Amino acid sequence: MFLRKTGIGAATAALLAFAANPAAALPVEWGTGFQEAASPVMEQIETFHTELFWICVAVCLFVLALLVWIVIKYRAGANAIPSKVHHNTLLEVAWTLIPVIILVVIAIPSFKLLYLESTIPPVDVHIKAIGKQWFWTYEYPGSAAGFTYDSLGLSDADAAKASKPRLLGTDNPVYVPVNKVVQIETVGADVIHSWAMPEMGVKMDAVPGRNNLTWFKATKTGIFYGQCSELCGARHAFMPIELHVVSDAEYAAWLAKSKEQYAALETGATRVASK
Ligand SMILES: [Cu+2]
Repeated sequence: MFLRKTGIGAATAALLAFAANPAAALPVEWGTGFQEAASPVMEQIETFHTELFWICVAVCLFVLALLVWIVIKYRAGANAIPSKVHHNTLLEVAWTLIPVIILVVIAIPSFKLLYLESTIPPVDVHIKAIGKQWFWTYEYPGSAAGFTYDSLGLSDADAAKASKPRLLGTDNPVYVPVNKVVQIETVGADVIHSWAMPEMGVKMDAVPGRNNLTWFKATKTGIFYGQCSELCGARHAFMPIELHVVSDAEYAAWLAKSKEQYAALETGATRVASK
């Protein structure tokens, strides 16, 4: 999608950049499945999704077969005098029990997954994501970090220049170390936003006056993209999330650099979105 808009030159540059970094995870044209899972939770979501899909297929095929059979066998032409039979205890027990069993079969992995998502393991990195109209502010608290900065979506021209995907690249990405439990605390500064990162299986509303917690553990390094996923006003589509998953050493270097770079932005300092 974005390639078409950025022109041939930029598209080639972007393609080359992504080819050089095969770990960059992006939506693809005509893609119908999930983006590749990069966290244990997302792997479980995909597995559960596939299980549900085949259960749905089986139920649909069974109902279709019954319908076809009834339409043919009990059509008016073959049944001049319609049957008046009603009530069949065995049938009624079966069509109550079988759906109950199917629901229980679905409920067990569903609750397991909910439990996995909502139980945050011991946290390695805590990041606060504050949704604002229309950008994200990130806070890295703690003695090792202790800074805050704004992350704005790039204009089409800036994205092309930086070889970043249109409407997904940001000026200041989020950095996290690989194979570490990252806790994201979301809050809204004005209206409800939502911090969503498909490859990590994370989507958490950022609600004013309420601090929500979610987590992910990235299993591979690379660049991942997400978007605000709660309709938050006119520029809702222009507050993307760019996540860089890096090695421990690269993360430590980024922390040290950012501590100096963002020192001036300590409190209350915000930049105006430019287009
Ligand atoms: Cu938003």
